[in-house]
Amino acid sequence: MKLTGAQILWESLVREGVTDVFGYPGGAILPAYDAMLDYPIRHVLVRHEQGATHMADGYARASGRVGVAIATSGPGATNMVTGIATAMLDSSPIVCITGQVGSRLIGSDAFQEIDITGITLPITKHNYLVTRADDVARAVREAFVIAKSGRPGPVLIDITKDAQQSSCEFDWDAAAPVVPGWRRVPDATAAAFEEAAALINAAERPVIFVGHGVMISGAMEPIQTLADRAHIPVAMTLLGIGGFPASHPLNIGMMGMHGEAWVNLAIQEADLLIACGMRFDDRVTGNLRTYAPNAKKIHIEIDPSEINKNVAVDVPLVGDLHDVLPRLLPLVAASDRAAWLRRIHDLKGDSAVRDIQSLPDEGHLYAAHVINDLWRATRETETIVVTDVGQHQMWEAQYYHHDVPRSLITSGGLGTMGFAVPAAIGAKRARPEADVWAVVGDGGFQMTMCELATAVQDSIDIKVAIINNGYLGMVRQWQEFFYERRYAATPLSGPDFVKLAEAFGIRGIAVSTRGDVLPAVAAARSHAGPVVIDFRVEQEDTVYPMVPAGADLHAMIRRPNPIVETGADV
Ligand SMILES: Cc1cc2nc3c(=O)[nH]c(=O)nc-3n(C[C@H](O)[C@H](O)[C@H](O)COP(=O)(O)OP(=O)(O)OC[C@H]3O[C@@H](n4cnc5c(N)ncnc54)[C@H](O)[C@@H]3O)c2cc1C
Ligand SMILES: Cc1ncc(C[n+]2csc(CCOP(=O)(O)OP(=O)(O)O)c2C)c(N)n1
Ligand SMILES: [Mg+2]
Repeated sequence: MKLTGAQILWESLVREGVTDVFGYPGGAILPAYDAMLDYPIRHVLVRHEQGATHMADGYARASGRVGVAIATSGPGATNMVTGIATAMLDSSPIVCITGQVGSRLIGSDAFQEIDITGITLPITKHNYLVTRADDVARAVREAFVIAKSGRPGPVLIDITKDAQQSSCEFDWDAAAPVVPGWRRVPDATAAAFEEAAALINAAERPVIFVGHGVMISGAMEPIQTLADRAHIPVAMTLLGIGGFPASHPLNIGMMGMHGEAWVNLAIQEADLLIACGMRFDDRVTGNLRTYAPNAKKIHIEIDPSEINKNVAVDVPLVGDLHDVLPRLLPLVAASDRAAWLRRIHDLKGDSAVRDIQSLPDEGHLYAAHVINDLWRATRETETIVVTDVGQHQMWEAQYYHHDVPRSLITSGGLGTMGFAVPAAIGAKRARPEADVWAVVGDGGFQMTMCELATAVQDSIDIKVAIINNGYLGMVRQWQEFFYERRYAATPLSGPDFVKLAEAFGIRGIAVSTRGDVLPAVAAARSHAGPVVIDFRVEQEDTVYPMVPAGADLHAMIRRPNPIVETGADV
């Protein structure tokens, strides 16, 4: 069968199971767009190519499937860079397709020519420059293998205009992927499993770490079996939230810079860390020299380059958690670890950061209240929360209690402002049956709010909760603590968000008192179509606790009195 390169592109994507793509056209990708109309593809027209990449990313994180974004050459391609880097840092499988100038023009500074494979080399797992129609199918097939295998990540395929236009024989089988560098990573030795089990069985104060890899691998069940059998408390990274139910009695909460104080203190007292699918980010460890000084470390991780990268470990178990845990479990003895669990309970009593019910109401609206009420209102239904980056992101992690995997989607590693609204659109496309909420700061919202028009044009029903504090709040907080409250370039104005929503043709609601939070959430949920709620919260509220960058994990800045501190907020 003779097809053009453009037709082969869509034929291959459809065979890979792709139904939705997010993109924006232009000259160098026009042949592909023209061919698209003949294939069963739902195309979402974005307003900025960064949005397309975040949508593909949100789609991937919500579903576990590969997300696809498409753009033209030059500025279309460079607009994708931030989204590709975001996916890279958080191990999210996306495939980005870009048009390129004709192959004979490459290197001539042709109109909208840019070396996008060069630019994205360090922020993709792999990328391709395809200059012949014959190479399109193989590139697509390999890109999908690479994006989702092992440690997932982004792959870019740059296709010249002539490769899209010329024809060749289409042979799917002959284009079988050849990925010589890739193999299933070797399983750890039997001796390593024995060693790990011996450490677990001997430990008096162990903590299990649940990271993003737990959800990527789908290893929630064996993790729970491990925790239940050996009564080991479980702490999560930001991206691990949802990997172990928040309501499980052994779940002690998030670790790290804005983690729970008792979790960080427990880590410093622990005699064993069992780290599962997490990479000891600096937001997690604080000062490495004083990190978990008494603890042996077991690291279960699919990417060998993560072993001993930041934290020296005693027993690495390299492999997919899904394969490793079932081999480890039979060697782990039952234990009640009552003394250690009591100790953590005491730490919680002494050192809990907050009782949001005790925050003085006095007409103030606190972001913590908003998030906690949002959780109360949505906890019984299948809900995905997609956050942006900043204070509201941390409050979400602290006050919205996630019981199921893939119910929190957030940019952790790159910390990309502007992520939430487009990623929420992608998540809704992937899981239309779920309610999808974007929780976003007034700063990040203004970075990609143009995508509200995308949601309207393609009838994508997302709800947007703007946590509007009139500041680039997280940066203001750093200025408050470390720059003597000199608020350089952090006070932030914005448009009237209700009127803005209405201008986009969607419903807008403003909320400035606690009593109005639940009714507004209920109104948004019962409204068919996108809604924006402008939550006008306290302007100079602060996220506690905070481990200053590079400080010891136990050296947290705590909430000053007079607010009563207990852990009860449910
Ligand atoms: C403002 C801000 C504040 C932050 N504060 C905190 C904080 O207080 N606490 C916190 O935890 N984070 C915080 N973060 C996020 C932090 O920067 C990191 O993104 C996060 O800690 C990374 O979590 P992770 O290691 O679980 O996930 P990832 O970075 O996604 O790493 C996942 C790991 O799992 C491995 N993996 C993937 N698949 C598998 C598999 N099948 N089997 C085994 N392993 C697998 C990968 O190779 C990788 O090493 C903050 C971010 C921002 C923007
Ligand atoms: C693209 C980008 N630029 C700058 C930053 C640095 N930064 C991190 S948090 C933050 C403030 C975010 O403000 P806002 O969106 O209003 O959220 P808030 O912290 O107030 O909840 C900034 C500027 C970033 N993370 N991403
Ligand atoms: Mg703000």
